[in-house]
Amino acid sequence: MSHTNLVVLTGAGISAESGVPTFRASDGLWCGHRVEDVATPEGYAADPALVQDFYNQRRRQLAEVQPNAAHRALAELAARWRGAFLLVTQNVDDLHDRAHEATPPAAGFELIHMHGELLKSRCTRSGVVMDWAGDMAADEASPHHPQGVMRPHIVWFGEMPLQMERIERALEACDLFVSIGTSGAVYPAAGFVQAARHAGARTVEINLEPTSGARLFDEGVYGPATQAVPAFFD
Ligand code: BJW
Repeated sequence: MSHTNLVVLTGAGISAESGVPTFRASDGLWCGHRVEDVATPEGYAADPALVQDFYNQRRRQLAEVQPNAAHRALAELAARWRGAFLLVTQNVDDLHDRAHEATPPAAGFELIHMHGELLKSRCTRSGVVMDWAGDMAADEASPHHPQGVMRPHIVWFGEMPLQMERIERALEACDLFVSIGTSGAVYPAAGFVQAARHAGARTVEINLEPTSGARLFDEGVYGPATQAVPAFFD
C-alpha cells in the first residue's frame, strides 16, 4: 500500500469472534442491562454498586477471551508499517494491547482507548488512573484524594472521550482511514470518517454488513472481521 498516515478505528465487532458481546443487540439490552442504568454518570450516581458489579463481572470475563485473527493482523501490520499508524479503539477490552504485546509495533504506532479501559479505575476527584487490582466496591476509597472514590475508567454517555485532540490531529493528517466492526451509532467516533474524507483520505469500512453510514466510505469490505481484516491488509 502506498499510504503513510494510517488511522484505524475499531469497535465491538472486532472482538465479537473472541467472545466479547457487541452493544446493540436486538432486544435493546446489553448483557441484560439497560445502557442508561450502567453506562451513564446518572446510572452510576443512582446505583454505584450495580455499576461496579457490572464492570467487575465484565473484567472477569476478559480473562476468558483471547485476541483473534483480526487483532493479530493489525498487530502484524503495526510491526511492518513504515509511517504513522494511530489505532483508535472504542473497545474497553485489552485484546488489542495483548496482540501488540505479542508482536511489538514499529516506531510511529500508537494505540488509544477512546472510551477507557476495563482493567483500569479512576479517582473521581484527582482523575488519577490506576490498574484494576481485584473487584471494586461501590465506595472504594481513593488513595489519591481524601474525598475521592475509585470509579471505572470508562467513558459513559455524556462524558468526553479520551485524547480527542490527538485523534483529531491524526485524522487531519491521514491518507488512509479504516473503520472496523463499529455500527457508527455513537459520536464522536461516528464522525471520524467525515474528518478523514475532509483530509482527502481513502476511507474503508470493514464490517459484518454495511452500516447505516456505509455511503460515507469510498469502499466497503463485508464479512467476519477474522477473515476480512487479514485479507484486506495482506
Ligand atoms: C462485526 C462482527 C464481526 C459484529 N466482524 N463486524 C444525538 C446526536 C448525536 C450525538 C448525541 C446525541 N445524543 C447524545 C449524543 C452523544 C453521545 C452519542 O453518540 N449518543 C448516540 C447514542 C446518539 N455520545 C457521547 O455521549 C460521547 N461523548 C460525547 O459526545 O462527548 C461530547 C463531545 C463533544 C464534541 C467532541 C467530543 C465529545 C461518549 C460516548 C461514550 C460511549 N460509551 C460506550 C459504553 C462504554 C462502556 C462500556 O463498555 O461499559 O462505548 S456506548 C458503547 O457504544 C461503547 C462502544 O464503544 C460504543 C460504540 O459501539 P460499537 O463498538 O460501534 O458497537 P455496536 O454493537 O454498536 O456495533 C458493532 C458492529 O460490529 C455492528 O455494526 C456489527 O454488524 C459489527 N459486527 N460482529 C465484523 N464478527
